[in-house]
Order: sequence, then structure tokens, then C-alpha cells
Amino acid sequence: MRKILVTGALGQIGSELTTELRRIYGANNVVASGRRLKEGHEKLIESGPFEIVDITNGKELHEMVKKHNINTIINLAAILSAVGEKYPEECWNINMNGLYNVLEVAREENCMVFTPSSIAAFGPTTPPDNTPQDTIQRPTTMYGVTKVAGELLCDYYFKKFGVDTRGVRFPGLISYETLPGGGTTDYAVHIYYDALKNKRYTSFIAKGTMMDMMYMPDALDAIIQLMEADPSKLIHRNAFNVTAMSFDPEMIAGSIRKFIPEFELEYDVDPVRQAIADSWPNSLDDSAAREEWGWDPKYDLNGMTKDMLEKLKIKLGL
Ligand code: AKB
Repeated sequence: MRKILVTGALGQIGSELTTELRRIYGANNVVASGRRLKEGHEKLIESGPFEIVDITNGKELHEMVKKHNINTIINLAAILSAVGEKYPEECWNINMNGLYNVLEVAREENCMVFTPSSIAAFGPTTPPDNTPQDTIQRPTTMYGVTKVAGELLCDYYFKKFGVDTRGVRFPGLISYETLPGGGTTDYAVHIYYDALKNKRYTSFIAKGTMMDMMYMPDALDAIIQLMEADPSKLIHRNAFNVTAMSFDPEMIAGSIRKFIPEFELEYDVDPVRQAIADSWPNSLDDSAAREEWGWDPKYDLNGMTKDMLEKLKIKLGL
């Protein structure tokens, strides 16, 4: 039976993943954790065990894992790309020292570990179109450096100590439940809020900038499917390319106009986030994930737009 610890459980992925894991594995078998309590998450906190855990404190993390007999750690605590450029030291500390502590506890307590990587693990010298699973990884952001180093560290713990580590390289994730916290792909979430509230959006990412994206239900499926995948089928582990769609701001605006014809898109490009986006691939080749564990996303751009607008309308009371 799985006993799961989710770190960063109140973040964009964690808040939805925890609910889904509790539905599948039982509420008491999924311990949600975060560095602090956050307003607006009362329902999640009350729906099962919740612990305040700082993953940069290895002793605290170890005690928590022992206290709840955890055998699976889903490590979602991380600083994203744009915030990472503002606070590189904190980004390194949480993303790398935190991951090191997670892997050490997993080694000692025999836990399986899922850690997301990102399209940020690639850089300007990576082939940008249909980016292969195994290719050049020379990222130019602190977040990207921690993601590629994290992939290597997870592979090391698997090969050296037999820790069952698994991960995917997530693209930009789009969801209506919890806002993303300081990434480069966040424009693709904000655009839906502003489309509904103001019928216009000012993009900080320039026209023509292609990036991979995915709707949250597919991202949750990716985590759970890979976690449950037969280990004998896994040639790769840390981390699999996964994608569901690739678009630029004009394309997502076009999709929104199918539902809100008067929607207008303007630009006020942020040079920091634009430089990050320019260093990332335009589109990933995710055939290894499809072949090794059956990855098969359900939402394309228009399917996602329809669902996002319907759900957000209810959430915003419009
Ligand atoms: C970010 O933009 O930093 C994240 C990511 C692609 O990892 N959404």
C-alpha cells in the first residue's frame, strides 16, 4: 500500500495532485506538506493529514517520513524560472539542497521518489524543434541548472543506491485551481483570467514565441501513470520529455476568440522572461514517454480553452 508524502502540496501542481491522490489511494494515505499554511487552501488542508515541512531541513523531513511510514515522496517544492532569476541562491537551496535531502531520506527509508524536471532543463544550444529525449542540456537559468542537476542526481541515486527515482520534464502547465508562482509560461494561465474579466490581455511574452504547454488534468495523469509504470519497461527515468501542445501568444488568443470573439491581445514584453523563453525549446519529442509507459495526453489547445473558460467562469462567479 502506498503512503505518499507530497512536498509543495499547496502549489499549482500540488493542490490538485493531492486531491487526486487522496481520491485514488485514500485520504489518510496521502500526507500533504508545505513550508507554511496558505490562505485559500483550507479545504485541502482539512481533507487529510497536513504537515509543515521545510525540505531544506533534512532532519525535519526525515522525522516526518518516519512518523507517517511514508514509502513514496512526490517532491513538488521548487522555485520556478522567473523567481529563480531574481533569487538564484534561494532557487539553488530549495531546488537542489531540498532534493538532496529528499533523496537521502528516500535512500535511508526505502522510498520511491517522483521529482518533476522541466523544459527549462534545456538551453539555447539544444535542438529547438521536436527536441529529442536525449540531447544537449546546457540551460542558462538558475532554475534550469537546478533541473538538469536534479535529473542527474536522481539518476545517480537510482544507479548507486537503487532508489526508485522517476521524473518528467514538464512544459508550461495551465490550470484554474491555483495560480502558478513565478514561471515564464505563466502568461498562458493569466490570459484566461483576463480574457474573462477584461476581454483583453497584455502579454509579457512576444508574438511568435513557441513553447510546449499542457493542461493540468494531463499533468496529473503523467505523474500518476509514471509512478505506477512497470519499472522493467523504463529505459529512461530522470526525466521524460512530455508535452501536449505547443503554441505562441497569438495561437492561444485565437483559441480564446472561438469562445470570446471580441478578445484583444496586446504586448508589453518583459526582457527577462522573454530571454528565458527564447532559450527553451519550441516543441518536444515525447515518444520515449509514449513508448515506455504509455503517455497519451487528452487535451489539445481548443479542448483546454473550452474547459478552462467554463471552469474559470464558475470560479470567478461570472
Ligand atoms: C516555468 O515557467 O518556470 C515553469 C516551467 C516551464 O518549468 N512553468
